[in-house]
Amino acid sequence: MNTDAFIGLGSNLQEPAAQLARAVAELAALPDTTLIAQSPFYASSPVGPQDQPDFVNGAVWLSTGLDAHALLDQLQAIEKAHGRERLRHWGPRTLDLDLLVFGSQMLNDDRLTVPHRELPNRDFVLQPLLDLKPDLTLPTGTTVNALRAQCPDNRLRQLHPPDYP
Ligand code: A4P
Ligand code: MG
Repeated sequence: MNTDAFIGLGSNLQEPAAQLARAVAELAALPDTTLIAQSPFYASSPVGPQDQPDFVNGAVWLSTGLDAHALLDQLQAIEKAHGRERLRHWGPRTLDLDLLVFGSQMLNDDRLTVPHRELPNRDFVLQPLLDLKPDLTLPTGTTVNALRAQCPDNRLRQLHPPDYP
């Protein structure tokens, strides 16, 4: 049985929008997985250390036969292929792929917290989720729309081609 999975994408190094565009194609090609939709990309001010470039963020909606941990393995393999180095918590990165929502599952173990723990605090994640599915509701019953209305402002600016391929 397939599960609707929502993945957040972020990058602030080495042509961030191109990193995201490539990652979307790689996510669409995952085994047993279909790309349902991709959000617009947004530029956003960094959350965390301020001595780093602005981010580009977006999200995709997948339908997948993988379980959550197998999907995380795939996300981490894609991050690695993009030269991701884990240097500093919330620091600069070529590609960050976060599992935001996985069907109606609530997970909390040493590898995965789903829905993603920072979801309520990040407009650069909530807005792309709303673009993908305006009525998206978390397993807790909270709507993404309600979270977006009360979340801190990170100066989101929607990008348009030719800002990205
Ligand atoms: N992990 C647990 N739950 C999840 C999940 N739902 N999805 C674990 C993905 N991974 C999850 O992640 C550390 C560990 O989290 C993984 O090994 C996985 O098992 P990481 O990406 O290696 O480490 P990190 O960057 O130190 O921490 P974290 O918490 O993942 O950072 P975030 O939350 O991804 O934040 N500002 C803007 N404007 N835009 C951004 O995209 N991103 C960050 C990074 C900071 N500031 C930003 C942005
Ligand atoms: Mg991450």
